[in-house]
Amino acid sequence: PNCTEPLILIRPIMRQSWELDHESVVIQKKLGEGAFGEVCMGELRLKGSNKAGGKPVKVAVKQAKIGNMTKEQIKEFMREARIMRPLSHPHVVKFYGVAAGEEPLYMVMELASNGSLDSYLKKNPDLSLERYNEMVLQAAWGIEYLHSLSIIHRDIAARNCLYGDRAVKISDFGLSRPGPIYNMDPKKNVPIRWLAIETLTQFVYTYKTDVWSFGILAWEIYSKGVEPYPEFSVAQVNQQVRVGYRMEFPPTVNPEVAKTVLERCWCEDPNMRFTMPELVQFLKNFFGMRN
Ligand code: ACK
Repeated sequence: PNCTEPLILIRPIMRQSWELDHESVVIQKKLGEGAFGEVCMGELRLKGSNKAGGKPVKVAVKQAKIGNMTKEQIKEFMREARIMRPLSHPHVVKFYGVAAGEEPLYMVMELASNGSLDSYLKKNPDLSLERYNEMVLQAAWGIEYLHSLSIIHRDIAARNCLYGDRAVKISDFGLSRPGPIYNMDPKKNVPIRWLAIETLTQFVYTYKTDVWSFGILAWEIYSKGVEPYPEFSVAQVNQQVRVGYRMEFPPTVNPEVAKTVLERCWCEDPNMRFTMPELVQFLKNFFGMRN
């Protein structure tokens, strides 16, 4: 080596690990329509992954055409990516990164083999009670993890969960916010059937409003994907929940589980509700599952 040459260190500008190139993502088949564009199945080929003996990873890719989006929607897309970046849990959908160098933007995440939980429940109405119990506990684990990172999900519902290989994954973080309290814009469209009483009356979101929605999710799971309060219109739900109406669980559900959701997820006073760790503890003891 010629030591008289000046030493020039050319250091590439460090890219964040979640910044992906479009070339590293191969789009394969359409899975459905997302909020901002198609959601497709695909493969993620990371540079150097061959050397490391790694294979391409099967992924789901949410696409978004900036040209078709409002400023607020672009913000929501990027906010969802930012919230998902640090998440790593068996019951929360894994985030691989965003490719933002070209249109459409890609948000790359873990592929859940069975798609959304609500469609899986509707398509498979003959699951055993143990399977439903397992799903309920898995969802509780995922939400408990989010709360441990001070994230309020704000849109817990079966349509926003995915089902992988016998594993529920909490997904759709578009409405998620750092906790502990978030005030809703009363003009926005909101999923009334999943909302806690204080969200209906005071437009407020807390960890305890996620706990209420978790109770609704548990009801959806045990009811095989039926929409909550099937006998009511949205306006009726809004009115009936305020005056104390609560749903009944199907008779197959263990009465103690139904009672716990009723009294510890759907009680009017949020302070009387369980926290997610308390719910996980109860369900784990009850179903006799470890982990
Ligand atoms: O019920 P599905 O088949 O599951 O239809 C919807 C569609 O894309 C639009 O959201 C599916 N989908 C979304 N994200 C994923 C994912 N990470 N893995 C598998 N399917 C997904 C969803």
